[in-house]
Amino acid sequence: MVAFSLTDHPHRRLNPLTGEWVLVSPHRTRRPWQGQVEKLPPEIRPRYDPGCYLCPGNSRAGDLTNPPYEHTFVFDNDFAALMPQPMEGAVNQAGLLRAEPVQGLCRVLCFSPRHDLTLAEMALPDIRRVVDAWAQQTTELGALPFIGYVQVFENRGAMMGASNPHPHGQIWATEAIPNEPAKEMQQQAAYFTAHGRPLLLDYLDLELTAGERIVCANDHWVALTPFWAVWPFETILLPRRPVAALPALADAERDALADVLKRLTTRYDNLFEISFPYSMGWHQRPTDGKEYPGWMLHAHFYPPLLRSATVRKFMVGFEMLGEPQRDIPAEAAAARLRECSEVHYRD
Ligand code: H2U
Ligand code: ZN
Repeated sequence: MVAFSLTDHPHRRLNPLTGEWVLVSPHRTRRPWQGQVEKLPPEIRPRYDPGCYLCPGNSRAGDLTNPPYEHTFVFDNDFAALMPQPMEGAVNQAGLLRAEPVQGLCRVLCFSPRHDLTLAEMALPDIRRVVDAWAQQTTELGALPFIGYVQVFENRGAMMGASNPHPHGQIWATEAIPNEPAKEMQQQAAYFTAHGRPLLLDYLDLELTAGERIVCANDHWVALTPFWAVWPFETILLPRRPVAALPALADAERDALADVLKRLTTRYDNLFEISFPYSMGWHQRPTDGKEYPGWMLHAHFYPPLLRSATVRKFMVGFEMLGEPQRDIPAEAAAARLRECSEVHYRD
């Protein structure tokens, strides 16, 4: 019999936030790659692009024109996936062909008028404005009677399906709580009932003691690769106190959030010396007015890259049909990110 070790042998790790398992195969990192290699978008972009539908003063779909905005800019998505109008008519609420209408709103948030920047390269006061816009949108949309959940996110990079390199994110607000936060809601509620403390607060304590998965931190925030990470360089961003939603962040916590966002995204960019693609987003307490004891605000960063700027991870085969799998253990990924500088490679 071989003595089991988390660094050398195949094992499964449980994600307590979703209740789902991930297969970890640390011995597999040396396999050769003759598969798809990604094309990289050009690194140098103009400050202003006359053809960009997000730059100030430019036109968008439907004969709309962006104002000459100087900081952040929010607008209703011209191709929204959700609609605010209530709907009438028959729905199947039981049986095998269930459906229900859903009301909602989709917005686009431009982080900066500058076409050539990313969060990593923006100045701290400007990142703070993005934080304030996220909080403000959550308050505004969450107050609507038909909105039960506000999902704030950013798709960055063509590899993640972003349609435009201009720094921007999206906000989708829905009546129903979507699948991912719904799983987290149940897990956090069950943990709080059993232990009387938020799951993520106890988890953060464990991680601060262990240290090996921490990437960077400040007085109010900790960025780490979670023990159960699925994506190669996945991170979770946690507040040090159990705040439930973005609007509840105090002034100092918002400044500190801008700081940790810049540092984390700079480390990401420096890892392979490219503008690092990812999907990131916030999971915050639903806005339907119910009690959610134990819910703790956090952000997930899910970057697709695996071993270089051009080799990405594919979630296919066993991962689609069985469960997610990763090669490089979370601890090794955290160490790689810790080694990266917090001075951006383009500075
Ligand atoms: P992504 O890059 O993450 O796809 O976000 C850009 C969004 O901008 C996308 O959802 C919207 C698209 O629907 N959009 C407009 O609202 N107006 C336009 O003129 C072009 C794109
Ligand atoms: Zn632009």
